[in-house]
Amino acid sequence: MNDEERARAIEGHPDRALDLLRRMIRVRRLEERCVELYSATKIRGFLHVYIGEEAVAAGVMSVLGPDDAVVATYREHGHALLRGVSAESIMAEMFGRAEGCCRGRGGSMHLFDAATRFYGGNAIVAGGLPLAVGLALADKLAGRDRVTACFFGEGAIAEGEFHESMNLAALWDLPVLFCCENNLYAMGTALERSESQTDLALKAAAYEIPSWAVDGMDAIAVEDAARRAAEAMRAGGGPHFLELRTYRFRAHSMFDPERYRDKVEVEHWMERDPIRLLQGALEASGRLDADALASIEREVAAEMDAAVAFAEAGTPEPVEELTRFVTSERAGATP
Ligand SMILES: Cc1ncc(C[n+]2csc(CCOP(=O)(O)OP(=O)(O)O)c2C)c(N)n1
Ligand SMILES: [Mg+2]
Repeated sequence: MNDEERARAIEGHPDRALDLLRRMIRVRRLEERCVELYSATKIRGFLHVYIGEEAVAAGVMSVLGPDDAVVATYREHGHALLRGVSAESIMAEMFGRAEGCCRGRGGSMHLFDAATRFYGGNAIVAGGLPLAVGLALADKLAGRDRVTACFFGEGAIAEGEFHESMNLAALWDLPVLFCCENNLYAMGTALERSESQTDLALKAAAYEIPSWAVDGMDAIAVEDAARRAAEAMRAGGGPHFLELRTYRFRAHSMFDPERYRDKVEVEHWMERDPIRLLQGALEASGRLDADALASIEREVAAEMDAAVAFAEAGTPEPVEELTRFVTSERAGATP
C-alpha cells in the first residue's frame, strides 16, 4: 500500500484507522512496562516481546467477532490484550499472581482465556496450528459460523505440524485464518538458512490454500487483507493464509545477545515502525493532532498503571495449591 492508497483508506474509514493506532499503542505500552518490570525482577521466567510487530495483531484482531477464536504463540501478550483479555489479568499472570488469567501458573508464554476464546499462548513452535485446526473442525461439525485465527512465526514452517495442519484444513475445508508472522528470524536462525523456499505464500498454495503476502508493518494493509480473507471464509471459502512481513525490534527474548543480525538492518526496519507509520498517515490526513494523540497516550498509560497496581496487589499462588488443576477436577474425572 503506498501513501496515496493509505490516505484513501483513512478517508474511507477514519475511525477504523484511529482504532488501529490505539490498539497498537496499547500493545506497545503494555510490553514496554513488561520489559521494565522484568528488569526489576517483578516478572520472572521467559519474556518475548512483540515490539515492532503490533500492526499484525491489531489488523487481524479487528476483523474478528466475539465468537471467533484466536490461537497464538509465546509472543502473545498483544494478541491477548487485543482479543479482550484485560491488561490487569495479563499483568497479574506475568507476576505469577492467583488473579492472573491462568491463576499465575502460565506466565508470559501461556496466557489463556476461554471467555474471550483466546486459546493461548503456545510455547511449542507450531504447536498452535493443530489446535486451531481442531477448533475449526469442531465449529464446522457443529454448524457454527466462526473463524479461527492462528498466529505463528515463520519458524513454524519447518515443523511437520505446519504441513499436517495445512493439509487437513484444506482437505476438510476448515475456516482457519493462518497468520504467519514472518519476522525473518527464528531465534538466531535467518529464514534463508533454514528454508530452501523462502516465499512462504507458495507453501500454502501447495495445499491449495489461497495465500497473500502482506506488508506487516502497515496496520491498514493487514486489516484489509484479513477482512477480505475472513469474508471469503465466512462465505464458505475454506482456510486462508496470510504471510505478514514484519520485524521484531527487540531481541528474541530477554536472554538473547543478538549476534545474528546487524544494527543497520534493525535500524532500517525501525524506520517503518508500524505506530509511526500510521500516526504519520493520520496526521497528514488531518485526522489526528497532538492533543488527540496525547489523550490516547494518557488513557493507555492509566490502563497500564492500573494493570501494574493490580498485579502488585495480587496474591502469590498458595504453595499448597500447586498440584491443583494438574488433572481435571470435573466430577468423575480420574485424579
Ligand atoms: C518444537 C520446538 N522446537 C524448538 C523450540 C525452541 N524455540 C523457541 S522459539 C523458537 C524460534 C521460533 O521462531 P518463529 O517461529 O519464527 O517465531 P518468532 O520467535 O520469530 O516470533 C525456537 C526454535 C520450541 N519452543 N519448540
Ligand atoms: Mg520468526
